[in-house]
Amino acid sequence: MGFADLESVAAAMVAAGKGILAADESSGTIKKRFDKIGLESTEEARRNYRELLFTTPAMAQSISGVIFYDETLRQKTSSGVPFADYLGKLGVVPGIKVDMGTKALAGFPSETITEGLDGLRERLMEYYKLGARFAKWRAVIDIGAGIPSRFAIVANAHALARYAALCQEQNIVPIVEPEVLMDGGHTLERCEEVTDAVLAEVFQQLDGHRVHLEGMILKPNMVISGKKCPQQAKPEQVAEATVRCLKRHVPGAVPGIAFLSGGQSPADATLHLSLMNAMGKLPWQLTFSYGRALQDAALSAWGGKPAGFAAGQGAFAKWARLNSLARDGRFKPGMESQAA
Ligand code: 5MM
Repeated sequence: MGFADLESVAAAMVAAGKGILAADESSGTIKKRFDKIGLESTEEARRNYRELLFTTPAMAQSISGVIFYDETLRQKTSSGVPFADYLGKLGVVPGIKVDMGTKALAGFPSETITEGLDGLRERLMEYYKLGARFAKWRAVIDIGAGIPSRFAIVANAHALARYAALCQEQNIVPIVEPEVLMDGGHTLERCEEVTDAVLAEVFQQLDGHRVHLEGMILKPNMVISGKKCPQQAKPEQVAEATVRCLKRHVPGAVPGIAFLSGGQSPADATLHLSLMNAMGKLPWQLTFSYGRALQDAALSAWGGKPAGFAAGQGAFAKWARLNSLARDGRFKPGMESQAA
């Protein structure tokens, strides 16, 4: 097996004007999202919601790939077509979250390690048969008093690289997601310092594990002020710091970088991406792999009710389209209130 398939799938995932829908909320996370609209999280409610997203008219014009959770990859549309086949026919690449979540890192209070390497090779083989052509693994780095430790950064980067190498062995494109959380009271400068250290270690580990950079996608956080920081950096500062940090660490061989939204408002996440893409020629495609920033409005408009189905699809289509504009720097503040 060569690298041609990996490279062509990775290129399709970051195609011009498009980005990735992260719909891989685990059962615990989707329950939290449904709690907000007062909806019980049953298997059928989850299937119904994912059908709303995936069957949104014209979604394939802005969405290149969808990240599924295990349960969703095994589910079907109401007319009986497996979701992965349905999307594949539209030219949307199906992907799968393969990490098993974060656990406390023993000996390092308040820090976590992402688990899921045991049996991963076999799970990837099955996911490939079910139609997945890319995978995702999320490592979480928190910023706080005395953290992150160097050890937590190295342990998480090592696991990310082991995962990425296994994916490529099974002809699956790895999305490598080291997320530096924006939950704290830290400044943009502190976020940049930590993101610098994390990306430096991640690419060192990827190199050590012989990961083929042309056949992977990076899914990082943006360099941004912590949510509780009294001095919130301006959108232009976020865009500049993020690109500066990525240029230091991400080799041009990586075809694309697809950001997580991380708790930013949909408008902020879209504007930041647009400003970065307006900065001129960059070595990689810069796109989105948003969960909340693409779905929050859709969830509220739907409200878990059949009568809200079309409104939910409209809200998802709107944010997908606005982010498609951000792919080449054409999203401007306020556009969201004019867009249908
Ligand atoms: C960071 O979360 C990822 C991107 O979503 P946002 O744009 O909302 O930040 C997302 O893919 C996340 O990894 C999945 O929703 C799975 O999360 P859980 O917590 O269910 O493992």
